[in-house]
Amino acid sequence: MKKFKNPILKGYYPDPSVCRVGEDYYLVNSSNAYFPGVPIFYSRDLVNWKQIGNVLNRESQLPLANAGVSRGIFAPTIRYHDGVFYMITTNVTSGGNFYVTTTDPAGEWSEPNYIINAPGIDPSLYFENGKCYYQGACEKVNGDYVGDNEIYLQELDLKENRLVGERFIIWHSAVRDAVWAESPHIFKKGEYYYLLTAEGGTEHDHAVVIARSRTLTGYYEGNRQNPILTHRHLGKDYPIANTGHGDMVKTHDGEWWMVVLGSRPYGGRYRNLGRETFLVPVSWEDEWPVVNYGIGLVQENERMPGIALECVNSCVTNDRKYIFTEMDKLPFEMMFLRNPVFDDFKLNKDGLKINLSKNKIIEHEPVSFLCFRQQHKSYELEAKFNFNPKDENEHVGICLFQNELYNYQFIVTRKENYERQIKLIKIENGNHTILSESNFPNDDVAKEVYFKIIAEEQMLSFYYSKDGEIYKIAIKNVDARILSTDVAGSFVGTTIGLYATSNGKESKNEAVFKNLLHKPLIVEA
Ligand code: 6LW
Repeated sequence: MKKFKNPILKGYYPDPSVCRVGEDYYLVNSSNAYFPGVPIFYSRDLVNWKQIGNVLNRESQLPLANAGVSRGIFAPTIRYHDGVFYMITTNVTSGGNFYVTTTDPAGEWSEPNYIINAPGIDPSLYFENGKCYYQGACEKVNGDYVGDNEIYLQELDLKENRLVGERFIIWHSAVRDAVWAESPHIFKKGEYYYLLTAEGGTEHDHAVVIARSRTLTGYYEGNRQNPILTHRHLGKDYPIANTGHGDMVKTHDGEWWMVVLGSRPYGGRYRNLGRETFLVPVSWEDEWPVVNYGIGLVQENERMPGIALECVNSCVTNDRKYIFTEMDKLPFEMMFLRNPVFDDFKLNKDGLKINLSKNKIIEHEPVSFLCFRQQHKSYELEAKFNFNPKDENEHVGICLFQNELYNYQFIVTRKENYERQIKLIKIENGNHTILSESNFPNDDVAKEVYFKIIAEEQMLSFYYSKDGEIYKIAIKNVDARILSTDVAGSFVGTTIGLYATSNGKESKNEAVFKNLLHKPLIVEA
């Protein structure tokens, strides 16, 4: 039997939501303080996904000033009704719950419609009889413990952008005293309204549970087989962890599938890749969903959907070849941290020119940082760039970034007797340590610098070269575990990016990146 490989979206693609329009499938993820936000993917078979844009690609839709990397955009929901696509989410940094609409999901989306009286996070929408119903998750007023959440339902007036009528508290949790009931999604099947939610928190205890009711406003009866999906009982060394936060879709050939987040720890219990998107089959028994009948788990190698096309997972990005001298616009998967100063980034025939920002990546300010998500446990990265540092404050190079307190900065700077010096700086819990310093030959500062980083699971090695042929070792076997959410905390995953800073001093200097090449290494088991 042909199989596909999970995750269907590798790397930091958390909180997936999916919808179907005819034979077309659309999927969105949360994106926290990265800009543009809410990546949107298109598929014809739930397995092969292609990014067709980012829903929030204007600052007016996505204000992220002063946001720490894990703030900003939390879980989104995508729904289609009456010719219009809706994406609803929460900007926990600015404005709260809002939705945007479009008739072309690959095109521009509307300005944000903030919902003024919707508490909590994880909004979802359900349409019926010409009305729109909002579902949300919020902490109970006077709850008994931290994470004592409730799920509520209320009509959403799409003209006034406010919740109207009675607010129904429709769910607490399946397991008694469970924390963080969230990620509600209502759908109708047969004579029942089904309420799919997550609980246990988005870490190891994460789970998917379901309830049903004959009326939209409840009473919602919990499924006695809850949780319908969790990996929390498998032990902390199981290779797919913290499965939860799911959304379900019925395919155009009648099968049911669930997209759900999960993580792949490696090198021990370390999740550098963050929370990724997985796909798992769902069948029905006694009018209750059964996830992966007889197996009950998310699997790395999973049977194909009946609608799957032959080229399985071909759209899962592996190699990345950014030849900036040949590009006229940045690819959808590249992201800035918070709202960027767009004038500091210019693509032309010379390459990608980046002005040095005086702001540092350890702060919550606009920074000169342009990245993509780490998607593989082991990879090789090469970068070629021009940079002639004026003083030791000016740093340009590659940053491996989990959050502001945990990252590696492999950079070129200036040292008194040398035009250029290469440093590897570790930021661990906000503390700076210079792990290596290499004097770069003086001969011609106009010449490019070549960087190479090799990640073999939790071991990073850093190299540099004058010609891209002969590389010198800057440092080998550096511990990557500080880039895991287990060490660093946070809701995101490691990103790999170009970084240019003058560390607090004004600078008129710039760097020009010629290319950035990335490929997964087969070290991955
Ligand atoms: C999201 C919540 C969660 O809103 O993490 O996975 C939050 N669970 O449902 C942020 O990603």
